[in-house]
Amino acid sequence: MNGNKLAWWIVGGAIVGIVIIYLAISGAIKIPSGVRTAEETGPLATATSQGIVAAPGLSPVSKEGQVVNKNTGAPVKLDVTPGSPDAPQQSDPIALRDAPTNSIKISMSAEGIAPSTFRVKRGEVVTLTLTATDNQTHVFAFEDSSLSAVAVGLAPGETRVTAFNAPSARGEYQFYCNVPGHATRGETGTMIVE
Ligand SMILES: [Cu+2]
Repeated sequence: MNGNKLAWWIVGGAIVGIVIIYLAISGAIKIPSGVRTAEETGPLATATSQGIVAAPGLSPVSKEGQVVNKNTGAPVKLDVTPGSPDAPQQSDPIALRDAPTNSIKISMSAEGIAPSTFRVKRGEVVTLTLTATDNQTHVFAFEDSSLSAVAVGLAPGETRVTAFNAPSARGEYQFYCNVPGHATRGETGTMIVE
């Protein structure tokens, strides 16, 4: 009898396990993915940003907080190929809660880029914290070739930081997601340099 009971417990346990796995796969049970949404991180309001920033992997900012430099100490260049030696380096992936407090926090998803507009001052150090808030890959980039080096690729759910000096000329600089099809569905925005 005891052996029979044990067998029933094993069979019953296996059935419960299978049902839980099925529900998880079918989406009936939500397993937290670690992706933090814009709602959880507070309002993504229009903001300006300036100052010394620290995030692992990020190009260093000069002591005075005025210039984004290479590790050698020379200023980065913004009209070069992203990822090339003179380009500003994006940070390693970080937790959104570790984002520099003075950074502009931007969410990228199939819904668009939010905020889609932000303002900066001419020449100031601009720090962007970019998060892919859905389960897709996104690539933040500017249209203007004078900012071609500022590009950040994000795996699903990932947050990375980039810093660069704003252009010295007033104007509107369009940015977009460089993944094919993403800009046409609305992943675009404007940086206003005042
Ligand atoms: Cu995208």
